[in-house]
Amino acid sequence: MSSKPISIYELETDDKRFLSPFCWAARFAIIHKGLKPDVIPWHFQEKDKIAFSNQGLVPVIVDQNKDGKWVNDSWEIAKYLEKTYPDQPSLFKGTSGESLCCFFVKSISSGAVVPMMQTIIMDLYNAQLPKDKDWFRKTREDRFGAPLEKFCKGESNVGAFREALQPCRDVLKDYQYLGGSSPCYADMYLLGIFMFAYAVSPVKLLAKDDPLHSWRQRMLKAYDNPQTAHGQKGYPESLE
Ligand SMILES: N[C@@H](CCC(=O)N[C@@H](CS)C(=O)NCC(=O)O)C(=O)O
Repeated sequence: MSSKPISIYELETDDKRFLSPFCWAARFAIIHKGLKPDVIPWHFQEKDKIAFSNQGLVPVIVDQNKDGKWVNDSWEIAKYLEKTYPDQPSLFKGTSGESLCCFFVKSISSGAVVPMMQTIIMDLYNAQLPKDKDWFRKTREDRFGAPLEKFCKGESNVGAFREALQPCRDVLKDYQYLGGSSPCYADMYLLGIFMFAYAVSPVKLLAKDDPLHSWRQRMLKAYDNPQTAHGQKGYPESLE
């Protein structure tokens, strides 16, 4: 398939640290479809740069193969790519796969992201650009209803995060990927969460003997070791 790259606005804090799990999921979906992501680094509060999308959050993609059509929101992006590029490898593997991926995204967002934030949010705060720190603190403290220092339990909370991923671990006893014998969007979404943590935190979120650890290695390989291939800077020891 000959095609132009897909532009994707992604949250970056400083040079080459891409911090949004949603942006990572969207980037993997583009790669999965055999398209090339053209990553445009975006910083918190640069609302003017994505004003064309009539909202203020990333990811936003612009598809030059389709007259510059833009789409925002990682889930909408996945659906757009699936519909627009049906002959390329599927993200959902059918309509029931689509609704199950939607369920997965929602379950992980509510069940695993909070314990993860409670583990690494101080690292995330420290990684913010100086001009964004106050704003980051205020918006997150409003969201989580507590001062960051109180909300964050640090590395001692890693067990709660691991526990929240038990259903994924159970699936991997019988299947190579959450998508079965090959990855589906659920795999990409979960990998996105690890990519963003890797960018800011040295905490080892997975033990080496965890089936999710070998799944993560397989995924990184399948997506061409994105932490190096895409120049992501981070804490390699957190992936060990
Ligand atoms: N549900 C949206 C969430 C997007 C989102 O919250 N993006 C964050 C980055 S992780 C953002 O753009 N934040 C900018 C802000 O809060 O002003 C999606 O899945 O795309």
